[in-house]
Order: sequence, then C-alpha cells, then structure tokens
Amino acid sequence: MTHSKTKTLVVDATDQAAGNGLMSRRFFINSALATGATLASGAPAIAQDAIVGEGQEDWTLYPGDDLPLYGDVSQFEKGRVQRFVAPPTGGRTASSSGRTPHHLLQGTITPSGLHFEVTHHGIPDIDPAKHKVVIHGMVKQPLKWDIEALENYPTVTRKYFMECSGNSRVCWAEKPDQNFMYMTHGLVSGSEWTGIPLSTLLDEVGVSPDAKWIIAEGGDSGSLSRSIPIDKALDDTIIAIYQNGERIRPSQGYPMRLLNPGFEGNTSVKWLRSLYVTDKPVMSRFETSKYTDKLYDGKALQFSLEMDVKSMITRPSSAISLKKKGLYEITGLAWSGRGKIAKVEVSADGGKTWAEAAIEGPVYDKMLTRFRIPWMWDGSPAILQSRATDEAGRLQPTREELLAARGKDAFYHYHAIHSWSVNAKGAIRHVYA
Ligand SMILES: Nc1nc2c(c(=O)[nH]1)N[C@H]1C(S)=C(S)[C@@H](COP(=O)(O)O)O[C@H]1N2
Ligand SMILES: [Mo]
Repeated sequence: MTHSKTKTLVVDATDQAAGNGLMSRRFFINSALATGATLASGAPAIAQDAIVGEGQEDWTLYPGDDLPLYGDVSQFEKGRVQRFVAPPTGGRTASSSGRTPHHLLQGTITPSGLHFEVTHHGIPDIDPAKHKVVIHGMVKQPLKWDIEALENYPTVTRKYFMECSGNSRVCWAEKPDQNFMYMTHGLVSGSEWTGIPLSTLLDEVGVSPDAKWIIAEGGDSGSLSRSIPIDKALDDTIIAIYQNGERIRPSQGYPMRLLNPGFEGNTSVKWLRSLYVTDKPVMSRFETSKYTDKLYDGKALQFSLEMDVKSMITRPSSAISLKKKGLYEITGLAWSGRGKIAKVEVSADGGKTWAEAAIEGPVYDKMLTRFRIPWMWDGSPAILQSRATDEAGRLQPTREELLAARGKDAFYHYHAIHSWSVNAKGAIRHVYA
C-alpha cells in the first residue's frame, strides 16, 4: 500500500449523520480509509505518524518460546486487561463480584477469564465425579444426572448475554460516579454456551400439568435458590456445561449451571444441584429481600425477570481520553432480555441529534450486539450517548424517564442512556445529561 497520494479529508454535508461531528456509518469505508486521508492540518486523520524506520528487536533475531499446553495472554497484557474484583467485606458470606473491563475489549464474546462473576458465598471447588443435579417434586419419575450422563443428550450451542440486575446501580445515585467504566457497567458479559435444553430433561421426568414453577438450587454453601416460571423452563432455559467451547469455569458454575437467557443473572443458578417442580414460587432471600424493585408507593415489585433494553459506549469512555483532534470510532454494546437489538443510535451533542450506528451482524436473540459509528472530533466539548431499540420496539429510556418510572428507592435494573462528556482537552467523564 502506498501513501504517496494522501488527500486532505474533505467532509461534506452528505457524510454528516448528526450534530457535533457524527459521520455516516459508511464514512470510514467510503472516504476516510479509502483515500488515506489527512486532516486539513496536514496530520493523518487516524494513523499515529509516518514511518521513520524499523528497529531490529530480539524477537526478530532469536527463536521464540516453547508451546504452552494451555495458552495464556501476552505478558504485556497481564495486569492490564483484567476483571475488577471488589473485595468482600464480610468474608465468604458476603457477596462479591468481578467486573468485565469492556473498555479494553472488542467483539461480543467476553473471554471466559474475563466474564463477570457474582458469587454470594465464594466459588466452590466442585469435584464433578461427586456432583449431580436432581429433578424432583411434581414429576412422574424423579431423576438425577452427573456431567457424564448429561453429555449423552443432544446439546444446543447459543450465544447469550448475562447481566446482573445490580449492574449500573451506581447510576441511581444523585451524582454520577467517576469510577472506571467497569465499576459502573461491568456486570454484563456475552458467551457462547453449550448445554442441554431443560425441556428435554423435563420431558423425561414427566412434569405434572399443574406445575407452575421450578425452584433451582445451587450446590454452593449458601444454596442460592430462585423460582423459575415453568413457561421459561420449557422455552429456552438450558443446563449449560460448556462456555466458549470449553467446560464452564468454576466462577461460572462448574460443572453445570442453569442458564435463563435474557433473565436477570441471579436466576441462572450456578453449581446447579436441584430443580424442584412445584406450583408456587419458593420466596427465597434472592426474590424477596434482594433482586426486587422498590416502587414509589413503598411496595416492592417481584419477579421482574427479563432484562431491559440497554446499551453502553465502551470506546471512547472514561480511562480512554482523546489525545488529539481527528477521526475516531465510537463503539459499544447493546442488548435486550426480550429479543434482538433492532437499532442503536448515537449522539455527540447530548441527545439533541442522533445518528444510526452500524450494527455488526449476525444479530442474535438475547445477545450482546456491537455497534460502531465514525466521529470527527473537532476539539470542542461533546456529550456522547447511545440508545438501543429492540425488535419489539422498546427504546432505551433517558435517565429522567427511568427515574420517573422506577422511583427514588430503586436499586436494581438500571438501564437508562449513559452519557460521557468530552472536554476540550479530550478528557472523558461520566455525566448526567
Ligand atoms: N449458586 C449460585 N448461583 C448464582 C450466584 C451465586 O452466588 N450462587 N450468583 C448469581 C448472580 S447474582 C448472578 S448475576 C449470576 C452471575 O453469573 P456469572 O458469575 O457466571 O457471571 O449468577 C447467579 N447464580
Ligand atoms: Mo446478580
């Protein structure tokens, strides 16, 4: 590729999709990269510098390392790209969480080692030879399976997001938090899960026609339990045994977990040991004192299980400041617990004008969807926002709208539009706009 005929990047009105520098989602392909453009100042629009010479580093001169039996990330990434783990304050009886650093990741599949994790009683070290899941209660024939037995069933492999309903809950606070973005939005991840449809196993045990709920219980010391509506269990719930092609990791529920696509993460019971078929919910701690939505009238809404339509800009974002004027790609993730993402719009002027971002397909049901849009930053202050619409036409609300709907004591299920302000120096902060 030669760079001899660099053109000055001419931006005409047809390239502009919305105010404050948002470009058409096809702009990169049509003009910026195709012409190797420079800005009017003479600097390259994106590239760092012109080539001045290449060094001869050791790795070009000597043979490399032996092959590892299980691959690892580069030593230069270690300690940089990692989960944020908030230490539990009450020992292993307290909840603790590890958060995904989305601002450092791309694509839609979260690497298994960076999948967020929430555990209320620590991570059990389960020997799969000693672990079984039982289905009992209102069934003709109670049965149990270990992982070897489960592997004999036909499996399904599907991509799903998982989100803790406590994700983004700092955004309910009166002042916008200034944590790194994974502190704010890091309790959501996407994976390819392989498992057995729960409906297959329910067929085998013969569920009573009067059954309405299934109580799922974990094999960890706190026996976390949640009530799952039978309709969901017969629809797309799976018992997952693989994640991203390998056996689920201990953090994610090794050797087997329940996976309720699109539902709040807490219902996807890890280290699954029991499914009790019944006609009423169990009213466990996690569906009464926790994971309920406190409304204006002081009452608490229970079983708001489907996660709402939501999106976040991962880049640029706090911790990634802009170093110079020029062309950037705004990118992020969108998802909905009620289906596929239909559209993501981005604003650079705090919501006055919106442009449709490009969505990278294929778009999957109840899975993270990546969006991108080019943005020409001219050095003036900006407020970057994204808003998603799902296939059922649900539009992500503004913060004002969400507060009005959910009340002042809300704690879970925050999903309003997030705002990043960019100042004239290129520094990025979380703001309420
Ligand atoms: N047995 C058990 N299952 C559990 C939990 C737990 O502490 N114990 N945490 C729940 C919560 S609150 C969430 S959000 C999800 C998180 O799943 P992940 O850690 O694989 O991301 O698992 C759920 N399943
Ligand atoms: Mo959670």
